[in-house]
Amino acid sequence: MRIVLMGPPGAGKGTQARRLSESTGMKHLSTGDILRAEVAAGSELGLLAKGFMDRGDYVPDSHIIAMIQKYIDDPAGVLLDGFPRTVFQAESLDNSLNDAGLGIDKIIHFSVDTDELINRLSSRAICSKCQTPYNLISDAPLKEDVCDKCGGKVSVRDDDKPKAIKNRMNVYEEQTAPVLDYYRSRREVTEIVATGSPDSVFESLTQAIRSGELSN
Ligand code: B4P
Repeated sequence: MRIVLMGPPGAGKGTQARRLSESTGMKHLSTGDILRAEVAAGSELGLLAKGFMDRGDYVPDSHIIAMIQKYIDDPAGVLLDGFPRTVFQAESLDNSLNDAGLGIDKIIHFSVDTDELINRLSSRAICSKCQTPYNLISDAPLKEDVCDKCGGKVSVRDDDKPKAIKNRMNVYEEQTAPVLDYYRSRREVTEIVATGSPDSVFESLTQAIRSGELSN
């Protein structure tokens, strides 16, 4: 099974994908997490991606598409979090899946109003070593700035600073909102209002998947 989770920056795609992956065993494929790991490792892709990410811009399609190819047919099933983000990425995904005789089983769109998105992103922090995510308001590390899991430094991502957040919202409207139109014109997209607590959003998500109302 392949499920695409869509929504603006901070909508909770990563939060929900991690939970769903834990409860189902499906592979959580987060392009943001993969890119951050490349940046931390100082790889060629990481060095290229860092500038785009820190500004809140998208990393060029060709790099992203090459990066995810090897994961899309994982037999455990795949939760796509943060991909596709452009119409070109969506078309490439459709082509790759068609070639492999596979398809997308469910597309879920999380909606959250802009003020709430900005609040969430401004309070998000991450461990620079193991990438464990924190929220400085609702889920802060036990010791300030220190990761509970590995002792690494916890800090606010450069792309969660106000100027980059503003740019990310604009980039989302310009480049990712059209992906929703692309999918809506081809198959069913299920809407989840993701303004409640992480628990209540997870309940809506699992209910929607269980009910089969998302099947294409
Ligand atoms: P991502 O890492 O994908 O991140 P995101 O969209 O910012 O966040 P997400 O929606 O997952 O929110 P989260 O659960 O963390 O992208 C980062 C960058 O990578 C992009 O800007 C781009 O540069 C690059 N990139 C990634 N994919 C790419 C692609 N395909 N093409 C090109 N470039 C790409 O939640 C946010 C915060 O809200 C957290 O603090 C969380 O604790 C909190 N939260 C979550 N749910 C909540 C709830 N229900 N209530 C209250 N708080 C909640």
